Amino acid sequence: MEEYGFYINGEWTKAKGRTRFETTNPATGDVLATFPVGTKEDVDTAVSAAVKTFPKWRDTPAPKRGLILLEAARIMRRRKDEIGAIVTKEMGKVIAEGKGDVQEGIDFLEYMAGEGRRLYGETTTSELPDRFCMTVRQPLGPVGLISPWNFPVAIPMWKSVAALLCGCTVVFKPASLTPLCGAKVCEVYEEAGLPPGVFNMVTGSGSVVGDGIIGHHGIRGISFTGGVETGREVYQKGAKRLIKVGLELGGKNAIILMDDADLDLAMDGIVFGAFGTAGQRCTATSRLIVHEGIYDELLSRLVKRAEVLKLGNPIDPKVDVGPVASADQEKKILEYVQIGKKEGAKLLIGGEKLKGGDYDKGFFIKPAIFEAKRTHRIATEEIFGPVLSVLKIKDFDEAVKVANGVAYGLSSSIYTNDIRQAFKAIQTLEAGITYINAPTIGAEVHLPFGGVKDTGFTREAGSAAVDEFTYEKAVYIDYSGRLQKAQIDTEKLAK
Ligand code: UN1
Repeated sequence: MEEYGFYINGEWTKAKGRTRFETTNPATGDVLATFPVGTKEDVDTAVSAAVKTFPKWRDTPAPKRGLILLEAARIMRRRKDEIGAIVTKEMGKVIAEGKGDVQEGIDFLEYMAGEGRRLYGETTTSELPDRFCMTVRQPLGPVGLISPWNFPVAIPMWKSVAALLCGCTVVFKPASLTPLCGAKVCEVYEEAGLPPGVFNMVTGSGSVVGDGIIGHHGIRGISFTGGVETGREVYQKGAKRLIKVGLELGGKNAIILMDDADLDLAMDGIVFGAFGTAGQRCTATSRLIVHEGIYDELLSRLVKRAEVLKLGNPIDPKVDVGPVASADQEKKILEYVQIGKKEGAKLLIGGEKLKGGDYDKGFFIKPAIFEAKRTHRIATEEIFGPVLSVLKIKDFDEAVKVANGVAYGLSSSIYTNDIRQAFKAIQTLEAGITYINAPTIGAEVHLPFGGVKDTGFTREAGSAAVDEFTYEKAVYIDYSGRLQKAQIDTEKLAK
């Protein structure tokens, strides 16, 4: 079993004298590696490295930064199967999704590499003669990236690839459930030739390492993905320092299923959206809003589909649903199942911990389907597990009302063959993402990703990723050879 250190200034530090924590496989309980618990001093060392290398990285031509990212894409592609298997072993998603997690990193590397030859500003007119006006993109400076465990390669890549291309240096804290995936990201960047100090990783707790990064005077921006309560704290702490904070928080995403929809198509989408990644995506489908005309048929077909889902070790390609990521996750999800029952929601299938044989080694929960009411906690709060609440509605307007009736607004979906309803849904659903005839998961990297309401306001990925890590500088070039006064000379000229 390997003992990792921190990755600071291009080196794996020994982290001597630090307590260590284990990262384990949620399907088997096997220990995969150990990592040091970072202290305030470790954060200081990492931030100092990022601060020191910042001017040099900022001044490296952006296309050249892009080329390093392109090289990283090539390396990740070469290591896709290996790193994909690590995602599966460390986080528990099925192997096809483990590889997909890495692919999302590759996609974004390739997409952003080209941005090195764009990073567009604007040119515009001046109110004064012989004066040229434009904007240029400047990197924020050293930034802190705090990422979750559910996409342990893809999300660190969304954040870091954009930050690096823009010319920011990075201090990265991976989730404590998935530091090994974080270490693989460091290895890829190192092999790609990223100069020492440009990308640094410190492992440890949110309260020491995470807060240490946010509070450090050398850090000029934060990008955080995680739960809404932690997100609020991150925002407040960043606000105190007046730094830019990017937030991707929870979701309570709904599929609306209208009575004219293609039910076979919808069935595949619902099962994938709700139970793919064992429901542990911010974008997971956790509510299904169904037209009364097809409600009974839908429910009986859906339960049959859930019944045959194969749970087991996610490294086996025949397995449909892996374990949930940790004992804490398991506890929280099982508690929500109890809450649902107590509230009077009707549990149609699943919701129990699987026991016996290999199941005893991991955190396996049988996918659950509830018939719920829109006010139930299971139908309004983020569970982050394989629990689907089904809600009955009478018409399209009610469906949208129910869909919008939660605090979150990340992803949304409608299955319908009525073009009018599809466009009305795009117009009225309060969410950063709307799918038509597809489930709530499966965003592509060249489109903006993010939400509204309690989900936060940041847009990651897509061309919007540049906004997160740069500020615009306005530039005025006066070639008149005399002092010209904006707002004052123009008045004279107007006469
Ligand atoms: C997340 O769950 O935090 O759209 C990210 C999707 C993935 C990304 C999800 N591409 O489901």
